[in-house]
Amino acid sequence: MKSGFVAIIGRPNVGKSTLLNSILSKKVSIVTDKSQTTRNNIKGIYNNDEVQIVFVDTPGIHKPKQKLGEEMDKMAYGALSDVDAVVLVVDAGQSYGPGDEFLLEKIKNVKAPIFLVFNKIDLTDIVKITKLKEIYSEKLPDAIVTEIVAIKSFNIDELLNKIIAILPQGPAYYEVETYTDKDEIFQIKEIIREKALRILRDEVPHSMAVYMNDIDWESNPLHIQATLVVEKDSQKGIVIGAQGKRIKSIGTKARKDIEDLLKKHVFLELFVRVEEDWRNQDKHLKTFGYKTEKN
Ligand SMILES: Nc1nc2c(ncn2[C@@H]2O[C@H](COP(=O)(O)OP(=O)(O)OP(=O)(O)O)[C@@H](O)[C@H]2O)c(=O)[nH]1
Ligand SMILES: [Mg+2]
Repeated sequence: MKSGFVAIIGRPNVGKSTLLNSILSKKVSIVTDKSQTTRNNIKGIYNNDEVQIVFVDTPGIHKPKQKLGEEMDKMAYGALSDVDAVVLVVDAGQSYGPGDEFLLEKIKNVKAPIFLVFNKIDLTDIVKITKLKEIYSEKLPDAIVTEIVAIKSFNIDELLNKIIAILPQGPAYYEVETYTDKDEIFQIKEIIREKALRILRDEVPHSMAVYMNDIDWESNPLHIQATLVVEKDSQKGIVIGAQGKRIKSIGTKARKDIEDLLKKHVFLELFVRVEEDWRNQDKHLKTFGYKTEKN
């Protein structure tokens, strides 16, 4: 059999997590329309009779403004070592700019084969994509190019086949039933964060983390208590909303997905707490699981 490790990297919001979910036909990594949604390296394991591929979804690489951003970039760079291939996802609807240059500079020493994926080709036109391809053919002349629509699972098999072609013979690293390296608590927190991010706007999504207070595994319905952490009192008000409507809506949506995940009835209790400037404090980054000791 063939097997290997493949890092999925790119700028924020280009569709890396959507691509991973599409490859696995399963929701492993949360997706929102806000940039910097993914904050950790998340493994998603693809299996068929002849191959096992351990994909690693990563935070979008960007110029960091806070310590959180530095940690996120570090995780993404960390995913690049010891991989058999790198999938570099580019938003085909965006013109080439300084953010792309920044990313290419950071990955210039990568030795593994690069699969350059132009995603969101449903949102672009032939002129734009031709121009982008010309630019990238100069910057990454050896990259293997595929055009996809991750959200519609278009051309995913073609990409997979190209990756499999270069993978070495090797053992299965995970049991076939295992589809991610993340435990249920991580997944529950991510579901809550996804629902909150989808509802919230402006600066609130970037200022938010989810803390798990308690899960009573013996209870039925399963009693989960979690806290949405923000950086300012004004954000706390926004998250709660008039008559608590917004937090209620976040809770209802999250509960449904958590029930689907755990196949159990859930009673989800959400709290909101202010932790000023937590994104710049090591102590908080550690508590919320954003410090890069290991991935
Ligand atoms: N139209 C269109 N939208 C897409 C496609 N793929 C992803 N999206 C949307 O793009 C947005 C970002 O998708 P994500 O998968 O969260 O992007 P990401 O690269 O993981 O983003 P970060 O985690 O923030 O780095 C979401 O609103 C997706 O629904 C696509 O092929 N076409
Ligand atoms: Mg993501």
